[in-house]
Amino acid sequence: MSNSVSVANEGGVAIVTIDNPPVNALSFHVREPLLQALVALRDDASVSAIVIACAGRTFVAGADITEFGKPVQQPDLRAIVATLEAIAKPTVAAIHGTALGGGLELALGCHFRVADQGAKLGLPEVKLGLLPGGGGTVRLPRLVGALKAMRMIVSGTPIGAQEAHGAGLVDAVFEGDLTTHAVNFAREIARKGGPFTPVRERDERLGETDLAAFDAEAADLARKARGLEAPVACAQAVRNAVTLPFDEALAAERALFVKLVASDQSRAQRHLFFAEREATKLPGKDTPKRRISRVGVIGAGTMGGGIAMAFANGGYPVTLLETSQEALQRGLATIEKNYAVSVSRGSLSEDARQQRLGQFKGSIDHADLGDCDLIIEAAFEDMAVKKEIFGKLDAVAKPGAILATNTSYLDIDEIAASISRPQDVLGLHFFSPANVMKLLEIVRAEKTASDALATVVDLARRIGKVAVVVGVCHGFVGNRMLAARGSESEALLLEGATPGQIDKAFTDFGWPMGPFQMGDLAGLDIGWRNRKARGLTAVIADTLCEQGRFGQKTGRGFYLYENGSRTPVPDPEVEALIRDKAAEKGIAPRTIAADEIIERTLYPLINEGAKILEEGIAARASDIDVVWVNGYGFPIGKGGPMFWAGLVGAGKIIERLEYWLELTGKDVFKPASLLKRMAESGSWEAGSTA
Ligand code: T1G
Repeated sequence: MSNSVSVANEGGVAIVTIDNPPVNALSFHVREPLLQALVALRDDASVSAIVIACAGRTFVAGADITEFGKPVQQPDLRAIVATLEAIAKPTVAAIHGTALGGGLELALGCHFRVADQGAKLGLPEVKLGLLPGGGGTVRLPRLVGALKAMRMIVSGTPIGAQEAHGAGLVDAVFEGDLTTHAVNFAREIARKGGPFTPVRERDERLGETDLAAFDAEAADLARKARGLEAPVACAQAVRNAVTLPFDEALAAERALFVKLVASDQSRAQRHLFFAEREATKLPGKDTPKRRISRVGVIGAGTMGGGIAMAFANGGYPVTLLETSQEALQRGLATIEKNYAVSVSRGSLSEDARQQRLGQFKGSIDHADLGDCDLIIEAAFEDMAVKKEIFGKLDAVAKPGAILATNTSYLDIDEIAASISRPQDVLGLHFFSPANVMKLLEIVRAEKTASDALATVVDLARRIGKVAVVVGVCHGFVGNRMLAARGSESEALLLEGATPGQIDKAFTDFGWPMGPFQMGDLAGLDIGWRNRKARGLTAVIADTLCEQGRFGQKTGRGFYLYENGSRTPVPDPEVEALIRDKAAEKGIAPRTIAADEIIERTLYPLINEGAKILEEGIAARASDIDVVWVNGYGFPIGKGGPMFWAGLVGAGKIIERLEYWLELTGKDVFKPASLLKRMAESGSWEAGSTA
């Protein structure tokens, strides 16, 4: 056949094996020989049944995403599934690893699906700003029912083999040699004889659909989509499967797919898919890694506790160090409470809770860190405190242990230079809550050894984090750009915008919440302490903090939070305070449009990103997008600030930055030279080399 598709015959049962590493994507060079094989086997009288299986670590993980946006080479997936479905002899998909997207759609073209115990099955296209385009929205509901199909397709979250079996998606689950089980299964089916009903003809489960309940859930999902088109299209396509004849629903799916695949939102989400994978690619691909079997965390406060949970959740034993028994017990109690909440919510089993709690060893003696391979300091954000701790680590940590700091701002080169083993020092900047937030900024200090870096990049993946390697500067990538975005927030308030108006501009843009609601959630005192440490001021935020208004934790910040609720309520006192401060500065309030708010906050953010690229603090513009989408809630449908800059056009951004520079004289609006080069060359990469 071809390198990527081979056929074997086991006593009349043909085994079609797809082999296209690393994830058996349905690239054109797979599709063509696959269709040829199926046609040949369809017409081969010596073949009584057909098994479709895959070589390597997984069944087909989808269409080839790199082919999207290019002219489609025929045959496409729909042609293959239509041919498969029309075959009279029994066809069986043998699923191991992940059957995702086009991979599951291929399997849905078979009469039967059998799976390995550990297999996962799903249609995650929505995460790429798409919907299943190979018939998944029309065939899946016929097997699992419309409501479950909608939930699977709108969430994009795969389900396990047992759940798939229970739902009617999979016909059998096996342990051991799956292909042999599948061949025996196929032979038995063929022996029993047909007819074998293709999925497209199985309408029974559609008849069960409660359309009112379906529509109510679809409406709720649409509300939660926050302007993303794909989730809404997914729900509509599944509804079509219930209300329209098969071929009409299939055509409607196609029309929605063609529209979405060309959309900026899908281009943005496909950009992020590859950006997250690129971000972990370090120069020197096969750098050896150090062995990590035990992790130490210094500080059991909010950050330390969350970091310790992240590693325990990843299967690592953790030594948690505090300065006193009282502080240690407080930290461990919070961890226990967090796990109990997860169990009560059903997102964690009791066994898993026990198992994870068993990973923790508490201590107040630095010497107990002597057997740790990685030690992460998450103590008070003060240079003297950090240096004192690293001094102790230098004495007790074993040779080759990686010594990391969770600082959000401080100079890691200075910390590294304070001990005898700077090559083992780096930054691991987690985001709060550290056991939940996906992003991990890995800070490469000047002397950090490449094997230490490669080790923690690999470790981040093992604990389910999205890692981005950044250089040392104040605030690294995320917080440095956040400061640029925030620099105008106060000015906008003084000139007449309210916290609510600014936050609404952000949520309309697609953010989960705006800067003032986010500030109240994180705690205004954190920024206040940092500004004071750096001799900086923010007249309104400082005044609020002086009044003890730290946000949600004190029940009032930029907003009021009545009776412990998390719902922000506009506070006339704050608006009066803003008006007073503006009057003191002789600033007359005016109406400020949402466009101006976005311009004066996000264009400086992008501009700072360009400076960060120029300085080599970030290796790629797409790394910055990964930081902002996974750490700061930048809307995925916009691909991150640097990708979005490409959609807006660097030329327009420069023109507006220069307009505000002229008006305000503020440096934050001075266009970075790389932004200008990007405007000329059309891409950050080209701009970087120009
Ligand atoms: N197409 C092209 N390349 C892919 C790919 C795909 N579908 N999936 C993975 N890769 C590359 C990836 O970029 C990386 O490359 C390498 O494979 C290993 O991936 C018509 C419209 C399967 C769970 O959305 O979720 O079908 O960086 O690092 O952590 O309806 O990959 O090494 O050069 O992620 O073990 C739907 C996407 C497509 C699944 C494995 N399918 N893939 O995770 O490895 S749309 C998906 C994944 C579709 C049809 C539609 C994960 C994985 P490189 P990796 P992993």
